[in-house]
Amino acid sequence: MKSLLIMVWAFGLLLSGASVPVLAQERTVNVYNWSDYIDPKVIDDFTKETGIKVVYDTYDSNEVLETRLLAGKTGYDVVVPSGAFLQRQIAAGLYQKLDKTKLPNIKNLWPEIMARLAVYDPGNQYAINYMWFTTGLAYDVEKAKERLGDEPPNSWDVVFRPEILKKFADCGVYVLDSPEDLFTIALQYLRLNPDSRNQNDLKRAADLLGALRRNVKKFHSSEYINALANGDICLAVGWAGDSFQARNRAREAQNEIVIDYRIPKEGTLMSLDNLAIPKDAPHVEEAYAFIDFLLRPEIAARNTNATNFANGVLASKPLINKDILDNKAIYPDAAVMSKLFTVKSYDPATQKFVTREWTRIKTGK
Ligand code: N2P
Repeated sequence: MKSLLIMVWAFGLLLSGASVPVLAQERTVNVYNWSDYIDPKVIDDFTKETGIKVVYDTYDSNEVLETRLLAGKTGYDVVVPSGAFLQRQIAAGLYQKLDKTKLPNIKNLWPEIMARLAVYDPGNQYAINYMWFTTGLAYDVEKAKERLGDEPPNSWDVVFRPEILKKFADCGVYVLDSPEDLFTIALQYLRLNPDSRNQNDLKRAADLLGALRRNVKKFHSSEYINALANGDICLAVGWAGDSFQARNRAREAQNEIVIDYRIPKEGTLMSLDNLAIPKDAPHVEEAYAFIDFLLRPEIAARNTNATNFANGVLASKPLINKDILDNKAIYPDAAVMSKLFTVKSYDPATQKFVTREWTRIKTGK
């Protein structure tokens, strides 16, 4: 018996010895995604199932992602640009065409959402939708009521009429540091084409946005989640899922702060964030494995349930929490949908103008 045990032990050693070269080639995928945009357990479960280690970095602005991609050799295997940025990054040759045979779960995708994405990526050749959402108004329900009465902040007037925004200045206002969101929304508020490239139109939008600064505490694209949840601010121009994450964090903290989010009645920007593989990705096979994992209905549902963002996997809908699925600010119905608009990417001259004006809007210089 003893010698049998020794034999088993020796065989085990042999096996572990044999596995050393396998360990040396540990598989990795480098993911660069937006902050607060995944159920962290999903990452662990992917590694448990596939043995692929995930190195996960985050950002909160398309400009940051784009700057890194343009510098080259990021080492990232999966990144998540928004539609208009994706469009020009494809044109700049920054991504590789997807081999759909390596993504069997694309059968679960939402045809209508993929059709919207095709505006930026004709034929859906380079990207797969991850999440989609609106930009709107997140607010502290009680503080809004003290300032506006029974009418909740459901109009862009709250932001663009200085006498209304001023009422919120004392309890704190944050605005997304995202020029493409704010310019688009300002243009539409002015009843101009939200996708306008006309410099006079853009100048009018810039002037409207320039009036925000004196009542805005900070232009930032991720800190508003905690700032709302802990009562540091009472109003934010924010993204839908993040705003409901703020609501949930306040609930968890049981601090009696109630947060809500509205799509303004004038309509708003609908954005799509999409999974893509950079041209120079070092771990392409692992990138496909990671993307395909995210497209499983149960995984997509877990990510939506954790982040409150609507995902691009139609087959995930039956697995999504009812309160999220029934929330028209997350999954808009046809009537709300008809008020949402999308925009295309800026040409270089427009981009230059918008970037310069955005700095002036934020800093006054
Ligand atoms: C995630 C924000 C993603 C929406 N927190 C903006 N692309």
